[in-house]
Amino acid sequence: MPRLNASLLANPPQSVRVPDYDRGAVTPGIVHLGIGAFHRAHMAVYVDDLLAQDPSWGIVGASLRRPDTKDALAPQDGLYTIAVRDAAGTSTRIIGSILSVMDANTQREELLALMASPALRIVSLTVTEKGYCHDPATGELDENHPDITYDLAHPTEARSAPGMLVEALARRRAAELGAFTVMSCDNLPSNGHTTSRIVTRFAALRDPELARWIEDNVRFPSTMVDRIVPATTDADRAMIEAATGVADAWPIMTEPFTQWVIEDSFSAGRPQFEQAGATIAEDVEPFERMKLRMLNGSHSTLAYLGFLAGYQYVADAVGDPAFAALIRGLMTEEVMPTLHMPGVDLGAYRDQLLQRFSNPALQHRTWQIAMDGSQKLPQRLLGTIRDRLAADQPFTRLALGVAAWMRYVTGVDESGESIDVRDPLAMRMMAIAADAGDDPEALFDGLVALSEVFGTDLPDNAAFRAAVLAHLDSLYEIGAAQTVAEVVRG
Ligand code: CS2
Repeated sequence: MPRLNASLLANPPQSVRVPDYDRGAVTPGIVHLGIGAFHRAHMAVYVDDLLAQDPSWGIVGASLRRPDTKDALAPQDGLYTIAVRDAAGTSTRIIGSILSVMDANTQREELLALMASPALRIVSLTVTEKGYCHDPATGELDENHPDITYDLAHPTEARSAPGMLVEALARRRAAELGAFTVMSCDNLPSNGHTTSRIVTRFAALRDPELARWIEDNVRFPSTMVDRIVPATTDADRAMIEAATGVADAWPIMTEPFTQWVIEDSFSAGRPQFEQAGATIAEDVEPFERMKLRMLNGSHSTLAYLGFLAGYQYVADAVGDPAFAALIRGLMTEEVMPTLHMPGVDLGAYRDQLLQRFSNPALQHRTWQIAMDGSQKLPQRLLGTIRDRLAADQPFTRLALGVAAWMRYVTGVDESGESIDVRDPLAMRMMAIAADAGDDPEALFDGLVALSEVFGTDLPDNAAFRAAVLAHLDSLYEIGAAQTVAEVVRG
């Protein structure tokens, strides 16, 4: 079986769509930090659609943690296949917009030099919530984060995203090159402002003059990004090989739906993203809030409850009528009233989400979505709960999502088997759970005291406590499936 690479594009397999531009003419204009599956199914596809028009926006990807993407894509000249899947079938396409991938750990200097070169105009990021080294509850830089203290002590060897951005910007300032745009494509609230605050604070700790230069010169557009991208499995690799006749070490599986809303605020120009289907908007925050609360809030709730109830995939969980009713009720009764979206049909948006979640071809694991909950809960569930509390309105389904997270992070499932909890706070949370034993109230008290998740207001809120604790008791007594059934019965 031939391996995917540039020479294959001259004679591509019949069934696959290939780049419609001369890859040899493409030059890098974008560095993308955090070159995971999401970026490769999302921004890299929009850019691929635009390179025929303007080949100066090629992407160089970088991994900050692991070299596995580079290892997979380097022998393929950066090429990879995306497979768009739903009940109707699969369509495949080879994406060429990623020119190469760097491993930041071993190629730090090369990467910083590229970021500080004249042709480079955008640095985009999908480093996940925890990659911002911030306090998720406040959105401020966590100045005690080990990567941040390291990067402040060794600025030219930065390993965190904020540290690398600031070092590259410092070099551009010194070389009088002008700034690049910093574009977060992560699921954070006000991701542009949050990134700007974190980067500027980090710079101020290095050099107040540099921080001022960044404030004056660097644009941080907010974006709302959306496409469901499950982790690739070996079965997916085999499926791609069978479908295309070409071996791809890391193809990407995704759904037909894709959405990108971008604030038009760039330091040094941008590709015509709108011509590839993106929406350019003046105010992106309402879209972000809608997506984080409706899609991601539902996703996390489904992930914790679904995992506990024994559902491996999101589609299986929403295939259970009680779970589907819970999520529909959560969106309709508890999330939608907190959103103000003139001109957007929220009911239609909700119905489309339920349909996307039930895509039988996607195999999106509840365990995958359950990861990093301590970083996700604030913007997915807790902000909505705060709005409901302020309006004196009920939030029982949202509270069930929080209770399910608390039950999940104990690291032990309903049959006593251990759960592989992946979270930056996993050790602390499991210690809290061990101290609590099988006392739900002690578990609640221990977890709610994590101020980076719950802030300083929710721990003292009696209504929050009562709502979450009632569900947590129920999860221990009758389990997730029964609890969902009871909540849905009302
Ligand atoms: C998911 C998201 O893993 C998760 O936490 O909720 O990755 C989700 O699939 C995307 O945000 C969809 O755009």
